[in-house]
Amino acid sequence: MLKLYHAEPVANSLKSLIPLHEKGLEFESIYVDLHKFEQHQPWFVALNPEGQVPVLDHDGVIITHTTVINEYLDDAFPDSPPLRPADAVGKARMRYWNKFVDEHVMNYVSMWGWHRMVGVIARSVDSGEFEKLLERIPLHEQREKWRTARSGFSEADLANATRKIEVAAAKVEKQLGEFPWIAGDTFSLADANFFSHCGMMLERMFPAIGNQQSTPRLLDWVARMRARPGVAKALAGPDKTNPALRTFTGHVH
Ligand SMILES: N[C@@H](CCC(=O)N[C@@H](CS)C(=O)NCC(=O)O)C(=O)O
Repeated sequence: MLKLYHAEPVANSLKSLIPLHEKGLEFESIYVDLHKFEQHQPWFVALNPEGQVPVLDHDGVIITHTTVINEYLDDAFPDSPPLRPADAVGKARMRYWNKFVDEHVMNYVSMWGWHRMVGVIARSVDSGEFEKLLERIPLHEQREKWRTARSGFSEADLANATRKIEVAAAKVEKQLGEFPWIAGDTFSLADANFFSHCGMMLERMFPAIGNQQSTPRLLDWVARMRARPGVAKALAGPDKTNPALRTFTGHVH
C-alpha cells in the first residue's frame, strides 16, 4: 500500500505527485495543510522528523526527499512506465538536471514564493503565537526561513534569486533546443522536477524571464507537460491556496 502525505500540487508536493500519476500507481493521498502548520504537529514530525512534505509511506517504509522518493518509485515499480532513460548516458543526464534543479533552482524560486505568499501567511499570525510556531519547527534552516518570511527577505538575496532563475531559464531553453525533454528524447523525472519548481510558475511569477520572446521552447514544453494526463491529474489535487495569492503560483484556474 502506497500513501503520499503532501500539500498543494506545486513545488515538492507536485514533484512526487507527478511520478505517482505518470506511473499510474494506486496510492492514498493524505493532504497536509501547511496553512495550518500541520507539518510541524507531533503526529507529522513522528513520521518525518524534518517536518516537511512530501512523505511517501510504502507498506510502512517511510521515504523522504523528493528526488529520493521519485527514484524509489521507479525502482520499486519497474512494471509501470519507467520515468528514467534506459541508457547510461540518459540516466547520467537526468541526474545532472535533477542535481541542478535541487541545488540551483528550487531554493531560489521558493524564496520568491515565500517572500510573496508565505510572508503574508506568517504575518497573519500574532507575534506570541508565531514564536510558539517557530519552536515546533524541527529544522534550523526552516525555522530561519519562516522568521525571514515574516520580516521580509533582503533585496540582495531576492536579486540573487532572480539572477539564478534567469540563468536556469536560459539553460533549460538551450537544452530544449537540442532535445524535446530535459534529459533527452523521453519524459523523465528531470522534467517533473524543473516543472514543479520553476517551469509551471515561470511565466506568471517572472514574466520578464519566461515569455514568448526569451523562452519560447520552455513555454512550449510547459504546455506539453500540462497536456500529459499524469501531470494534469497531479495538478488537479486539493488546493487551499488563498485565491488572492494565486497569481504567484503556476496554478491555472
Ligand atoms: N528537500 C526536500 C524539501 C521539502 C520541502 O521543502 N517541502 C516544503 C514544501 S514545498 C515544506 O514542507 N515546507 C513547509 C515547511 O518547511 O514548514 C524534498 O525534496 O522533499
